[in-house]
Amino acid sequence: MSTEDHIVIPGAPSSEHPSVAEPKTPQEPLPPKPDQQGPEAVSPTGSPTGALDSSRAQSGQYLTTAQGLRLGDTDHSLKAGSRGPVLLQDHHLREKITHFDHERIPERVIHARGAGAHGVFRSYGTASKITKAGFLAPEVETPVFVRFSTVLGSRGSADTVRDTRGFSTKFYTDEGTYDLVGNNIPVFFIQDGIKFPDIVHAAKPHPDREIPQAQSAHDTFWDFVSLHTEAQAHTMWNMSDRGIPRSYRTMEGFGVHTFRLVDGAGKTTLVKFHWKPKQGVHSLVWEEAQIINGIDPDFHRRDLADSIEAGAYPQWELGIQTFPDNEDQTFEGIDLLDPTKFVPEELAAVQPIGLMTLNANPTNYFAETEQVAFHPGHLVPGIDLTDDPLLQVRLFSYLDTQISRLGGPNFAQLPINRPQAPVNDMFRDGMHQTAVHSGVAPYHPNSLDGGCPFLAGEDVGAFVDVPVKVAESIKERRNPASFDDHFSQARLFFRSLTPVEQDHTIEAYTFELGKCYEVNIRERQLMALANIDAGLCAAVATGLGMPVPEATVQHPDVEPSPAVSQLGMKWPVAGRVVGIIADASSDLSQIAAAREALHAEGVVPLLIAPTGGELTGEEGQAIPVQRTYLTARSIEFDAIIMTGASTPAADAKPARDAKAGHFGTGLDPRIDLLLSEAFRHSKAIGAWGPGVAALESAGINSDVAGIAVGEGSATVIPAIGDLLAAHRSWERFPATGAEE
Ligand code: HDE
Repeated sequence: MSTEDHIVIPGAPSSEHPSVAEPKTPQEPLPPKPDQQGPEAVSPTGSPTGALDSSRAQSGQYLTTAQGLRLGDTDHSLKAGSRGPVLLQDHHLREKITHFDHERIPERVIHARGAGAHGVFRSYGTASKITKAGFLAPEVETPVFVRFSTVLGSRGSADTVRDTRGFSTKFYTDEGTYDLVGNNIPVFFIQDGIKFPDIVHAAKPHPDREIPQAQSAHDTFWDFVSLHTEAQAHTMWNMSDRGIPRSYRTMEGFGVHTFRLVDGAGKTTLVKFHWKPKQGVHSLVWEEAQIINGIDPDFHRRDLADSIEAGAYPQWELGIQTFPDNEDQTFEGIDLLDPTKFVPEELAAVQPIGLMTLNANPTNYFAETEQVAFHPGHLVPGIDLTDDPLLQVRLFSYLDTQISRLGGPNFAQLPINRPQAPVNDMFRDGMHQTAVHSGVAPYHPNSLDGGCPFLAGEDVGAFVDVPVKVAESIKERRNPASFDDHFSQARLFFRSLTPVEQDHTIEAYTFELGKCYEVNIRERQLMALANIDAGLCAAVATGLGMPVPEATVQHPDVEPSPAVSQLGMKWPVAGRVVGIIADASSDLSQIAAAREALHAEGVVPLLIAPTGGELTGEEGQAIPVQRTYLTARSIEFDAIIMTGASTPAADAKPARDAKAGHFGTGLDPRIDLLLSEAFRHSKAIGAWGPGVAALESAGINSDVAGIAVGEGSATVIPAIGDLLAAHRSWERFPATGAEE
């Protein structure tokens, strides 16, 4: 192919500068990165010849119309003279603008903001004693696609708001696609799906001004949860550190409802699903989360994509709690059909059944993360449902919403939604049909297409509904009496937290209710807190400057569940980020050693220097600068190391913005701010060389918890590693918790 093939428009601007000039030789588009390959779509819903394979949607070297006609110009509309009106006959202009006009699809009514990743699930086989599901047999590997999300915010909202997170997994199994559509909190707001539009309307922005975005700190949310006290348990988890995860990688996931596993002989076991992150369960602190929303609203999305791109693949172990499938569907007095209740792990241990590794980023956000369609009714033989009234309503909602969100009933043909098992569904036609179905008899039974498709028996993998006995009953709109207890599990959760976690929870309630204008809503929520825990209620009431109400129900004795606390354990440090602050006074050989030691542990060191480029030492070594004093902010780092004096440049201009306000410590004000935030947020801080004196000038005393000062990287880096393993140095500030 020669450059002569290229049509050059007379008068079109061209750059003389070679590095910014438009390439003139046709080139193949860049291939996807090796870690961005999606699962192969093998569904026979494509044409048998592969001619309609969607991967051929964009190919060739030349710009074309949607019909494949080569184009020589896409920057100028066809006009009657260069200063004249645009002509209607410009078919390329009309096609280009029309397609653009229709680029958006409706965002999800909830869970609109999300981030996805591909991966693989490897089964340990431990569940195969109680389920015939093929993908849970020993050593079976199944491709997966996971989408994490916030619930309340719009598609462009910030990541680190206080909210529940969605955790949806699509398993492309040989027996059909199985979806586990869960959350990062094991209980839900409501017991019956009929209330779902109400809780969502209450939690979404107010309909008059459409504010606040992605927040629960407003009147309508607290109005609802204080009136529907079944929401109190979920709300308590939201107000705890679980509402502001450090990363999608450091969240637990829960199936919430009780499901039913079925073995080859038809025997059933009730189960609850859990995802346990290998990275540990960690959260942000509230002030940090708020700062992130301004500085980097894509914080969680970026963190997930970066870690996968860097090869630090996040992993979760899938586990199950098992319960006998008894007639009343309860376990230790807990109604397993009530989705506002969880079963403490101390009562039923979580048994690991497989490992999920996320190892590839999506190639295209819209095609994959936006168009993926999950559904709790996507089941495989060996996994069945229960009569949880919330789950039952979900079974209707997902397919229904996807028909409007994805523009018709054929969205299962989109590459991300295509099963990897053969599909022969007899569904025909409809909007966006891409399959070219052969045959004349899409009905059953038929004789014209040779009787195809045939019905499967259980022996060849048919899904058979468990013949559960349905209680003889009357038709009524009523909950069972076992659903009436709305407070004991909220109390159990709160009493299981450590004092520092309780303090955070108290602060969160005080903040959120402090944002409510209506006094009667605050009073009603305080009443609910009084019924949950007197100490919690008193602390929140004090913060609000309101009287402490008396409880109207007796507090039950609850056995705490230490497993719900996130503190007290050591976790792997791989994937955590350490900021190394340096300047001309730093010893570069120490920095090089620190970077090497951190890399060896899978930790990401980022060098922060006064300006971009490289830091060069006296012996000519050079280390690339990744963040400058201007672009760095504490929120990006799990730990900070000071290696230089970080005094302001002699020619520093007077500070104008808040970030560069003077704090009188003699340090560059931006570094001063970074240190004080990291200190307040209980992050590990290390120093050596001139960095030690710099820390002191910032008022950070090395006797305080979580400060590692030493001669150099050989002593400081291991100490920082230890501190990182515990996530934060919470002991830095005394915690009181709520009085019993
Ligand atoms: Fe959902 N939920 N939900 N939900 N849900 C949706 O489906 C719904 C519930 C969850 O990443 C919607 O395609 C009802 C519990 C996740 O694409 C919608 C009820 C749990 C996601 C819907 C519930 C969830 C959704 C919106 C009460 C945790 C994001 C867009 C009966 C176990 C999936 C869509 C993704 C999405 C309905 C309750 C988790 C409207 C009616 C409980 C993670 O269909």
